Amino acid sequence: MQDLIFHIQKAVLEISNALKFPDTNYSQNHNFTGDKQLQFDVLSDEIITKTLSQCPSIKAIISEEKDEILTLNENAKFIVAYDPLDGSSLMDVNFTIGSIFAIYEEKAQAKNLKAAIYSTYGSRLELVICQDFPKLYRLDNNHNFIFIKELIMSEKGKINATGGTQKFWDHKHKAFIKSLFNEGYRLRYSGAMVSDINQILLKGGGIFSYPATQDAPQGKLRMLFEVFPLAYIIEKAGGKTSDGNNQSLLDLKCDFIHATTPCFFGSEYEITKLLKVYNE
Ligand code: AHM
Ligand code: MG
Repeated sequence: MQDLIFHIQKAVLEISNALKFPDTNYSQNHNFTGDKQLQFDVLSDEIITKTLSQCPSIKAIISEEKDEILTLNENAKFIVAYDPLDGSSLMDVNFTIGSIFAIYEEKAQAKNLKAAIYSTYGSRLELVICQDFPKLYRLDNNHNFIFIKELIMSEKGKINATGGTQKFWDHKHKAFIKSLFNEGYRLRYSGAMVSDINQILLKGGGIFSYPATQDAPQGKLRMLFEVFPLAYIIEKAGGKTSDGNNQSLLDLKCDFIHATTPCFFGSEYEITKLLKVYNE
């Protein structure tokens, strides 16, 4: 596992350096989910593929930007699923975006998660690495990732980050969001899930939601490389997750590699409140 984490660190460092002088144009292609790919989505995917291909403990990789699983070492045990550049549609406005990695043993299912990692490419390069507990690392000027602190969620936060087209929210989600604002929650939503969840985790609480909507009844966010790894990190930090139906996101089964799900990540208080409003 340490060797695998080392290769992920190498890949995010290369992406972070490339982001200093990026090509912000679109390519001519779309990925499996129908998003138009930026040249930089493709480059980030190539950097990660090249770097992880040098790691003998990885059996296969699954990328948001590839249609199929890519087998690397048939007899190895880890499968790495990743979103090479989450929030890439915000590259043009220079917002913080990141890469997300899920490390599964033998099968790409939430119950087989062994670790989850994400990077944030902001004014600093930071990495959250979670095996037993999420730990924050920051790149220093000698190009080493320095441990900063363990991340722990408090029981209740103040931040409300919710996605999806509002006119397509159903009445339950509208009621839930309204009740949070009535309680004094503040809106914080950038449009890069990795950054929005990072904010909730570092501030110690709050809720991020991407609900089922009329135009996207299964939500938008992808289980294997976005939802499961970030749910793993939030739950290991003492937070809670749900798909809106009482389930921890980590109880869900994934039927195909690009499957999506409605998803909610937060502190204990907000997820308990969500389930109350959603089940009324
Ligand atoms: P991406 O991986 O192509 O960047 O798409 C995922 C992103 C998430 O980071 C974010 O939460 C969501 O899409 C934003 O979608 P919306 O603009 O519908 O709120
Ligand atoms: Mg993404």
